[in-house]
Amino acid sequence: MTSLKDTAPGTRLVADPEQADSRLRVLVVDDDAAVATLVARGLRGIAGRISVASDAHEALARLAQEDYDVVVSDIAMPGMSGLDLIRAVRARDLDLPVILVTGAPSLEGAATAVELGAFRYLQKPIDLPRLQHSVEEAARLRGLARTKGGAVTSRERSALESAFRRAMSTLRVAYQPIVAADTRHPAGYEALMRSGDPALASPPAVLDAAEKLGALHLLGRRIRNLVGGEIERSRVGRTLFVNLHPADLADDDLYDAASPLSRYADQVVLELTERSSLEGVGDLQARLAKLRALGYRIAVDDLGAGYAGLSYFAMVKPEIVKIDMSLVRDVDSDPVRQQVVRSLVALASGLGMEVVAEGIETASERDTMIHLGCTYVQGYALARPGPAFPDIEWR
Ligand code: G
Ligand code: MN
Repeated sequence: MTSLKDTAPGTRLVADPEQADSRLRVLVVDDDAAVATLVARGLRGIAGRISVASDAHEALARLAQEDYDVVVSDIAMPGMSGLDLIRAVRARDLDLPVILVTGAPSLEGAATAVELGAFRYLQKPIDLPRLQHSVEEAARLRGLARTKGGAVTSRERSALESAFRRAMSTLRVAYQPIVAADTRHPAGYEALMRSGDPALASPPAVLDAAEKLGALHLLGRRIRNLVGGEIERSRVGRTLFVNLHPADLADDDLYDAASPLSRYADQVVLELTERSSLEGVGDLQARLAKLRALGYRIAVDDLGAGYAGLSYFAMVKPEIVKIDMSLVRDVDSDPVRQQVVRSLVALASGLGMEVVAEGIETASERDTMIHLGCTYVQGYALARPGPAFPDIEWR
């Protein structure tokens, strides 16, 4: 049993992954903490992530930070009502289904709810099975709305499957140098997936297709095996940085000491992006410990771009952090970015972590990031990603 504190406003529940759809994210909004707790508990069996907001303003702040599939909101709340919340949601995201719950049903409220496109209008006391059913239905609708033009019909699915097969058969890895600021020589290389299929040309498109087809593990293994094979072939003595999708953490192959990559684990840094959540990953600490026992080091990628913020530091305790290119861009002329980078570097180096600045496009960005304390630099200004292993230019 979990304690009541688990559903205090602002906290999250992780559902039983056996039963719940781990991808389903629900935001519960109610000023009455007892009701919010009841609703959140009732949804635990079907949703992977449930957040609670105690008023509409907090709900909007959360929606601005994170993606949700369904909102379940009270109507009568002090300040901003549930109806006002839908209005504000509609102003941003037309697809997001909102289920309204009311203690004092009125014809007028119902009419307004319908007019605003509320998905359902339920009355208190809440009938939990009915609520669960509504959330599941809303999530299905959300799935369809999101994949419009994507993998919805079986014909579209089979087109996506052929494109993905082609992407897999043309998949290569490009390598981009990560350069030590002191020696001005590559200390390592980041392995970056490249597809030769025009329908799935960009890495995010390949990842998206893999996700829709349930093939993320297949894709992750392929990339890791290609990198392991390259280390074996080239006998490169430098560190290889390999990106992981959170789903890879659930793949047994990642922990296989005999896999092509694991054999070289002590020269590999696994990058976990701060852009996606690790909330749904069960046993995260044990999994990270296993990887470290194999010899891998862990980096937090895209720091400063994600929504997980600094809680990621505490969860992952990375050996290395990579500052996102959004903080690097124009850093040389932007005192605010400089201050943010300075703080991140102080935090990371205070915890004994090394700092890589990624996405460096000019010599001036490079020099500024080094001046601010980054010990490694990566980006087009030094070298584009290319066949194993590109030379760098420093001028
Ligand atoms: O999320 P991650 O940091 O792993 O993304 C790396 C991506 O950024 C790769 O696709 C790579 O090609 C790209 N990249 C690498 N260096 C630069 C750069 O200097 N500028 C830009 N815009 N992109 C870069
Ligand atoms: Mn990366």
